[in-house]
Formats: sequence, C-alpha cells, structure tokens
Amino acid sequence: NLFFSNSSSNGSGGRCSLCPQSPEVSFCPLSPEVSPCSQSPEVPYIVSTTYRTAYHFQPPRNWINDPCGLMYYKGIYHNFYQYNPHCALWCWGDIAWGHSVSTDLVNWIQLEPVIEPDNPSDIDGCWTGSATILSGGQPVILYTGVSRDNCQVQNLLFPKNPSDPYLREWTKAGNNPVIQPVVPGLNRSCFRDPTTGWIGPDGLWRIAVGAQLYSYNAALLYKSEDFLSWTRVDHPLYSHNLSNMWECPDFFAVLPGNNSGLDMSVSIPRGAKHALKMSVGYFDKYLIGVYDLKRDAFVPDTIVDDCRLWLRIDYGDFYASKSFFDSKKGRRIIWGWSQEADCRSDDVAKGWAGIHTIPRTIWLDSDGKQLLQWPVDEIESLRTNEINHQGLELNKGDMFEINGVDTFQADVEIYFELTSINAAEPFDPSWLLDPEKHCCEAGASVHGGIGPFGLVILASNNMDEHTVVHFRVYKSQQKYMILMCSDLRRSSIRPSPYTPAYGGFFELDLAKERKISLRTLIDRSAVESFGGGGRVCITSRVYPAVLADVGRAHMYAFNNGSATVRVPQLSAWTMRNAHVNV
Ligand code: DQQ
Repeated sequence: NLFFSNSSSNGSGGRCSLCPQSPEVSFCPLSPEVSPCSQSPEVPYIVSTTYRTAYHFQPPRNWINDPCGLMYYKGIYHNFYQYNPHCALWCWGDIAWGHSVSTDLVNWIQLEPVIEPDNPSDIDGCWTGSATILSGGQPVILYTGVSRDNCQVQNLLFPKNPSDPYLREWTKAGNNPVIQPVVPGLNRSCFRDPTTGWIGPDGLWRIAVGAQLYSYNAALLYKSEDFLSWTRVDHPLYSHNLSNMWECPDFFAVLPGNNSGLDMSVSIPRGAKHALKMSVGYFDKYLIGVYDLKRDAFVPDTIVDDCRLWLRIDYGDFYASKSFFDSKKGRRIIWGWSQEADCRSDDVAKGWAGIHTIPRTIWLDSDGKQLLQWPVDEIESLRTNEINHQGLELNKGDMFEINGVDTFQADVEIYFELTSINAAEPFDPSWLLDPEKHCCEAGASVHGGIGPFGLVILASNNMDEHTVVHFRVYKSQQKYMILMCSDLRRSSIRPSPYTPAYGGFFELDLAKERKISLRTLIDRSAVESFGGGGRVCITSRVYPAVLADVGRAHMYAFNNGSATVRVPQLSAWTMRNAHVNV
C-alpha cells in the first residue's frame, strides 16, 4: 500500500499554511516583480509545455484573468476576458479585453481584442465588466476603465455592426465615462466591475457595481432608462462591513429545484429567489435571498455576519466568476478564472498564464439554500475510451487502480455508497470557519470512521507525487456533514508551486440517500471536482513532475476509513483535445 505508507503520520505533509506567493494579482504593483523560482538540488527547474491544458479555455499565449461579458448572440457564444496582449503577466496599464467565439462552449476561435486602453477614461486599463442584451436585441457592454491615479469609472461600448454575429468590432461611447465615482465616502480606486443589467419593477434598467464606501463593502445600485445615462439609487443593492472589497458582483434569479435558467431582463416568476455573488479575498462567495421589489434591495434569507461562513461557488483556485443566461438552451451558465499556482518566472518562460474553468450550469437546490453546479453537457463530446466498473468494495486501506484512460486528460464519475452510517465521527462547527485547515489536519492518510475515501490522481510510481480528492462523513445533531478536500500538498515534488489543501462542507440527508458522487475533470495542470452532485466544487492547479518528465501517472479509487464503502458505479473517459483558440 504505497499511498498510505508514504504519507506523513499526521497527514499534513509539512506544507499547510497559505504559501507566501499566494496570488494577489489584482493589486500587483505598477511593474510586477518577476519572482525567481526557488530551486531544489534534486528537482530540475521545469518549464514544460505539458502543463498547458487541452480542453480548458485559454488564449494561445499571454495573460488572462476574469471572464467578462459572456453572452449568446445570433447563434454564437462570446467570451470576452481580461487579457494582456503583450506578455504573460498582469501589468498595470496593459489590460485589454480579449474576445473568442464558439458554437458549442467547447471549441473556441480567437478574434482580435475588442478594446485596449487608449483614452482618458481607460488609459490605465480596461477592466472587468458585463454584457447586456437590450430589449430590442442589441448587445451593449459596460466595463470599468481605470483613468489616471487609479480613478475607476464605468464606460459603455456598442458593437459597430450588430448584424455581425461575431461582433468583431466595438466602439467606445462618446460620452464615456457614463458613471463617475462621485458618491460620498466612496474610495474611487475601489469602484468597479458592473454587472449585467436587469429590469426593475418600474421598467428601468438596473446594474450593480462593486465598491468600498466608508468602512463597508457594497454592490452599489444604479438605474437608467436608456442604458446611457445612469443615476445612483440612494441605497446599495446590498452591503456588508468587515470584509474585503467585493469585486465582480453577479446578481441573478434562480428557481428552487429547477435547473432552467432565468433571464434577468424579463420579468422574474413568483417563487424565484436571487443569488448575489461577490469575489472577495481569494474566493467567490454568495448569498441566497430575495430581491425585495418595494425596497429595490437584495435581502438575504439568513444574515450571517462572519463572511468566512458564506457559501462559495468554488472552494479552490477560482475567482472573478460571471454567469449569463443562455437563451439557446434556457440555462444559466457560470465560469471563473483559475490562475496559475506556479511562480511568475515560469509563467513568463512558458508564455501564458491563466485559464477559465469549464462552463458550468448553475441552479438552486430544492431546499432553496445552496447553488448546484455541473459541467455543461457539451463537454461530454470530448469523451472517448470509456471504461466502467460496477460493484467494487473498498475496505479500509484499499486502493483500486483505474486503468485504460489517459490519466492526464480524463473525466471520472464515481459513486461511493456507505454501507453503514454509524461510524460517522462528530462534527465540530468551528471547522466551517477554515475548511482548508481541517483538510490539512484530516488528510487522506488519517484514518477516520467514514472516510477518507475518494480518488488519488496524477500519482507517480512511488507516490512521491499525488493529488487526492476525498470525502469524510461527520454526524452533526440531526444531519450529516460531508467534508470534501482537494489536497495538493504532494501534487508536485517541485518546491515552487502553491500546494494547499482546499476544502468545503455540504449537508446530505444520509438517512435517505446513501450515495455520494464525485466527478473529476483532469486536464493536465487543471483539476476540477464536483462533489455531492455539484454541492461543493473545487478547482485546483497542479504541476507534477510526472507529467513533464515521465508522461505517465496512476489513478486510484481508495478508502481509508474503518467503514467499508461500495462503488456501485465508476465510469471514466479519456478527454480529447478541444480546439481552443489554436
Ligand atoms: N480583475 C480586474 C478588476 C477586478 C479584478 C482587473 C478581479 O476589474 O476587480 O483585471 O480579478
């Protein structure tokens, strides 16, 4: 049993705290420093083309970050994104809007950037924004422009030729900026990332803009009749004190238990709830509540002061997500930016940095409390070489090797069935404050009552390198809490990558349902996992030397808990390369 004998006794692997190079790119200094990779005598410095993803979204070269202005227009999906046309770093003053188009959300064609910093209202950067399709079908874009002295304003863009389904050329409005940072108490360097517009009860357009105001953070509310001239509503859509600035707010309607999406520019049916998402600290968090039409404000169902307890869209390397209503298939789709977790000098050497996650359908669970996400069906068109196993039984310490697929490019779906729930250990609610810490303490080598069980992926022959995605089941008063971890602490023998143990909790009614599902999409340096039918999602970036040097890795299903778990169904596929901006 190589896996467990090689792990340290406390399961921490020695690298648990957030590493000092944990990324903070949105506020990088005027000329970003290129940090040298720390060298290790045993492990050669590697800049490998093998880390480039095969089916995730990324441009051919250079830097990308936030998805902006996603939309479906005249039969074409558009992805606009934060892009540095000059190099693989986020550099002050360089950020433009890249643009790619697709008919299936899988294969993409890169077009010319639609905007670059070239006038006083965006001379230091064309930052994040959103697209809205107006009532007559005309698309428009609002984006944050950074003018001199880091003054952030909101600018408008129109397509030059709306009959071009590719929307290749855009014009900046003559009256930009259309919104200035002129609110009492507003920090004008923290006023950005306008949402997609929606129509309020009075028939006027609304947008929200992320802002820091006095000592609190807010999604400021603006309204307009024509999308050209905007007035601030005298209260925010929602605000909160004691957290970092809310970047990239997103506001959308969802129906409990119904995975059809809702279009925010038409009237929203009764019974709908609303989700307010904000990118804050290193994570995308959200609140579920109602949009109170009388007060024109978002009211969360539960007020939780400590924002460490707010639910997250993804518990891993995932930030600045944006959703849109896909009118082609009647669903809401979200995706986010996953940044490199290696040092910047490697990014410069390989010539690219940043990917977008697989687009995910997003909807509200039937209990109305949490969002669920699942990779869009289209991604299944890349599946090939299917393998299946049924009726496996995993006792404590068992590892079952999954052969027959390309372990660097795979889609794996596995169900774990609990044979008994009596062995569940008690849940400590304080773990919710820091699930990463708990994943470090309760790593895969630490035996438990029910779990850990899950997948070991990207493993070298001697287990020097491996990444583990696993679950543990805890009993909490009337309910069961499931911990899901994506533990990267041994994902690479190289010292430079950032290798935390990410984690999140979800509730499951195990008295009714004894199965816990895990779907993991492996794409070279990207690993996206969906636990409990999409209740907890974790995106991770990994740089194993096995990928660069050996070109072969192992994958296992395992159990290291005292209770036996069954695997009624395990399916895996090799994933073909998509045509992504080639
Ligand atoms: N990235 C953009 C900002 C946004 C941040 C700048 C979030 O508009 O707040 O590239 O990653």
